Amino acid sequence: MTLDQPAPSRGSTIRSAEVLVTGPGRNFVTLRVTTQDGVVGLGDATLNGRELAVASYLQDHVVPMLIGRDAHRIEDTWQMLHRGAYWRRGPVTMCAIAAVDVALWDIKARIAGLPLYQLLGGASREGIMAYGHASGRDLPELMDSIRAQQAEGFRSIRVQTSVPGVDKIYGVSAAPSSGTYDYEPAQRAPLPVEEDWDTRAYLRHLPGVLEAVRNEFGPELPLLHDAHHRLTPNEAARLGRAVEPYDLFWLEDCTPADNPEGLRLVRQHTTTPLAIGEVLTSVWDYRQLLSEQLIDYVRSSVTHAGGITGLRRIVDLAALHQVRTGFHGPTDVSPVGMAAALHLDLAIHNLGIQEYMQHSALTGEVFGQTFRWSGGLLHPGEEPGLGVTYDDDAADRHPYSAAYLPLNRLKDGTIHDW
Ligand code: KDG
Ligand code: MG
Repeated sequence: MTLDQPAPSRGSTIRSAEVLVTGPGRNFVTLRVTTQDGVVGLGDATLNGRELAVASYLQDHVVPMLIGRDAHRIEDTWQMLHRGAYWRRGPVTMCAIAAVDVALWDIKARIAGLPLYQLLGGASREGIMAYGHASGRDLPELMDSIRAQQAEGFRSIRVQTSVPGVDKIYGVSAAPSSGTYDYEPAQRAPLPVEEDWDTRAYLRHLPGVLEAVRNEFGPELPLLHDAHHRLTPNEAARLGRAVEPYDLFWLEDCTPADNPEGLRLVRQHTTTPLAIGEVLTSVWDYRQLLSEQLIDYVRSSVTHAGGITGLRRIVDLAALHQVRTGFHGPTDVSPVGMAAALHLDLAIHNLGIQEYMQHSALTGEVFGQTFRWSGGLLHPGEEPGLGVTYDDDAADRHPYSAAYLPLNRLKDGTIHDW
């Protein structure tokens, strides 16, 4: 028996795939796929501090496989890149797959003449609740920073604070009271800078800060906090319990997710909602976390978890366990990755919240974007496809220069999770 093969649609055949590396304020890697008919799709392939590894993976190993394929065959292309490499998962591979996947979704939606969210099932809501970022080296600075975020329109706010005795800490902006949260952890230098850490000092300090913020802003304001992978399960359990009176929307990365069983211990001791997963890249990484209901929010991004196709698998497994989403959205997720997240956010049912760290004006010179921000809600806009453009001339004005996330050391010099 032979199967009738549908005639290949020549216009949607992939003519070129270009890997674009630029550094407007910070480094980005973008894949631009063009069909025979000249329809262009963009995908984000930015892996903070390891950008060139993904650029090479794409350029040397993936681009040759794309030329001549039908751009419409998104699932088949995803499976080919996932199964066909033999070496599965991992951030470099999944970022590369994500860039291809998102570029193909962009092309499909542009050919259909529809914003991408329409192809993902249409809008499930009017707009997407997003959280902003506040930080302070002391309480007055933190309160000002929260007010500045509220003035920007944010209705939910992540709070990060300096800790007495710790010199440099994740998430605290150098000049937070200036209004904009301009914290960028990746420093432009040939080698990573070093920061320091003291868990006991952090555990002593944080609950009082959250109490002061709650007292100042009242019970309504959703507050979030990122512990950034630094605690053992027992320390995380202690922190979760200590901050229960301040009603966090979530406590993020309270302990590294490498050891999912550790979350059982945290759950036994606290009902503070837990968000995990910005470094997880595949639905397989979430199996135990979700099936045992060890977390409340999945934090992966389109960019790091295999694109719309990969992340949707995580979202759907999460939905089975009443877990909601809070996609990772720092500035190292490019405007392309951010737009892809917003289209998915608008369409899925189990949206929780979207992280939104606004990109700099320099980044905006390269990436034109159409997403809207009003009343504390984001919307991806109504342009066909993702609604993002790439300006080659502007990109050339801002070349890549090496930047690395910091290293973390304890007082005695031991390397700790950053
Ligand atoms: O590249 C790493 C950053 O994106 C990460 O440190 C930011 O933890 C982060 C967050 O929650 O945005
Ligand atoms: Mg985080």
